Amino acid sequence: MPAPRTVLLTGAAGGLGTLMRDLLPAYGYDLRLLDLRPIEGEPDAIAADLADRDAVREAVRGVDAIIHLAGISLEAPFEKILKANIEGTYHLYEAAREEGVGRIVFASSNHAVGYTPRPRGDDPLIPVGTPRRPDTFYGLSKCFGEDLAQLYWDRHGLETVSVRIGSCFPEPTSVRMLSVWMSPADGARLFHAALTAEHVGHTVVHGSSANTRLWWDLTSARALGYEPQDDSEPYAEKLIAEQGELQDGNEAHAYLGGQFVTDPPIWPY
Ligand code: NAI
Ligand code: 15L
Repeated sequence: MPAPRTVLLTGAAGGLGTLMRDLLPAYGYDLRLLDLRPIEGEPDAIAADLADRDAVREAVRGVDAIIHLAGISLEAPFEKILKANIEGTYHLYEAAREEGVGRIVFASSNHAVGYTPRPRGDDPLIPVGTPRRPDTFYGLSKCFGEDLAQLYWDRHGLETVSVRIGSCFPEPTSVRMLSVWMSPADGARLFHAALTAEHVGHTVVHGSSANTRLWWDLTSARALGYEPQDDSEPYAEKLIAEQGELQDGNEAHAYLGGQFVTDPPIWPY
């Protein structure tokens, strides 16, 4: 497909949205911004709730593609997750179908498969086809999003790349993150690859940098043309000195989802 130009960025006020607002224009994208919250310095940003079907439809009208980041990004009561992440994502897909948008890049999460044991020693990397094992209602909503994407590809020909993001922050802040960190610059590289690769249908990829301590397989991401440039290893010595190595007997260290399996951070609702 030709490189999309106008891209709707939902969740543009959030942490990842803010990083991508800085990085994606250099790839030639004209970003249309949407969030519940106003965005400082962005008077043209659309302030809308994904619950508002008419507003969502208007927001997608005329765009070439969508990067869908909006939603609750941590654990929350099921009713809140249902509204923002499940119904909200459904509204976005319906709007995209109705308006003929060809492709969505969906911010899925490692927490869709958070109960997958982390590889140790010579264990193979976690494949992208690993069975779903959500660690929270939040992770469950990401499973829904991936399945919705599959349905809209099979039934309507709307393409999606579901990116199971590890941890995308300016720097890794925990020993676990050394294995799943995606630098913001690599995040932009991966989103660009997901927007421009040909014939993706519905493709699920892992979203991380080329970390020395990588836990999962990046083959499907690389097949889109993604070439990660960063590695968390320069942060390892300091983080391990502060926090120690991951412990075998610690349940929060046993799984891909880390702390989410025991004591998930709660969205401040
Ligand atoms: P964030 O919580 O900082 O940003 C989410 C944004 O979505 C917020 O600005 C919020 O106002 C907006 N939002 C929430 N509900 C909405 C609704 N009903 N309608 C419109 N906007 C709404 O989260 P962050 O870190 O920026 O993550 C972005 C996306 O990437 C989320 O979907 C998250 O689940 C996913 N993700 C992020 C990871 C990371 O490391 N940052 C890792 C894995 C997945
Ligand atoms: C996520 O899915 C969250 O949205 C993000 O805030 C981080 O907690 C990340 O996963 C992670 O696993 O580090």
